[in-house]
Amino acid sequence: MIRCVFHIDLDAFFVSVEQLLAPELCGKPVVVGGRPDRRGVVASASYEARAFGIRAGMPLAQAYRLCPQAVFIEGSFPRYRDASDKFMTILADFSPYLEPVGLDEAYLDVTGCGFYGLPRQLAVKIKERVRKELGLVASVGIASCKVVAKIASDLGKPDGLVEVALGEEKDFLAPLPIARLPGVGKKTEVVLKAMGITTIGQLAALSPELVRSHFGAAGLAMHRYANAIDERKVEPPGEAKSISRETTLSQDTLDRGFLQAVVRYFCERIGAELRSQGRQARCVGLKLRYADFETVTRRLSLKEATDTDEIIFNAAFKLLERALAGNRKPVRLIGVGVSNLVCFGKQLHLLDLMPQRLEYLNKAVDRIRKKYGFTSIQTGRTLCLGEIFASRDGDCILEIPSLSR
Ligand code: TTP
Ligand code: MG
Repeated sequence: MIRCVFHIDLDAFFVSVEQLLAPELCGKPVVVGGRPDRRGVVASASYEARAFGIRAGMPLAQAYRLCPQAVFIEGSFPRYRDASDKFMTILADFSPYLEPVGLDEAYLDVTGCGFYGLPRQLAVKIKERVRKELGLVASVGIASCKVVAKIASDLGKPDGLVEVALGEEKDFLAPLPIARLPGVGKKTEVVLKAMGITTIGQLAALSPELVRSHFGAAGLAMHRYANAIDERKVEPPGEAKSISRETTLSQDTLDRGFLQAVVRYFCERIGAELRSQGRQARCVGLKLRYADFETVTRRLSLKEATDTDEIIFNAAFKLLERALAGNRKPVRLIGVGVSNLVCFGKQLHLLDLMPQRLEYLNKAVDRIRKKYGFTSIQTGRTLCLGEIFASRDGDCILEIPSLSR
């Protein structure tokens, strides 16, 4: 059977969610990422803001220079996650072969879903439901493989619906600039341009040996994509292999108390997530990025798998102390993660009552947080984050896992 793959991506996702809450922002240049006098980058820009040259990943100050009249919004991750969940639920109604990629984008394999009509009609239905039920606009690309579907959905934005007929994939890709091809980053683009290659068609025409000699094995995949050869399946996600939280701080800091508080906060978030999934972790990791962008990661294996905040924190605390020992460089980004996850296996603490007590404590705190919100109860060590807690509508900016992808 001929494969039919959809790539579906919401237009200006974060901005569009904000516009639902404040319709007066529709049709205006809007930037989500933060206030322009704060550091940070543009996460999402409305198409009106893009007309001024503003792009995702650009420093906010630069975006402000390009368009001072734009509305700058900090944004709220929980709102985006909520919209994303609803978006994926709609898509799952159309095929079980759904592969979410980030919050606002997914592949859907609709091979054999002929009862909905032609693929184009199916795509129209998806777009209609997303618009009617969520108030958001989705762009869809339809093709016989993932890479072509992805490029097609991108090309039609905003409010796109681009279908690439079977057998026309190579002709469709050929005139497009190489930067459109997934896997062609800035560095690869520079090298290809130096070789005189500016379009996907020119890249496709190179011999695989030549591409390999310049770009190694990764280059061969890129070359196959350029030739519209992509056998990757649409794969529904398995269980996550790790859980992590990280944030770029609003200011570089050497304040140990503050860093410990952030680590503690992340450990509580991670512990709660583990418990809600009925899983435990055997390994705790810490990530620090210093002001000069040097990044260090450290890991510690635990004697026993755990889902207890205190045990996760003790390990992360040790890693933090080791990383900061003798360090003079301020910290820019901090993150905690757990890995080597196992399904919950009950431990009998016959001789040692402490872990059992902590378990009860965690469960009691979980219940309170479930009822009144995560920030309704704070442990002593995170008290200095109070202002950050209070400045959010019930949630905390630190919860944003990462705005860079
Ligand atoms: P994208 O789909 O790349 O961007 P977009 O939805 O804002 O715009 P469009 O699809 O119409 O081109 O990313 C989806 C969301 O992910 C985006 O709204 C914000 C977030 N994001 C970041 O946080 N950092 C980034 O660098 C990028 C590219 C996106
Ligand atoms: Mg998008």
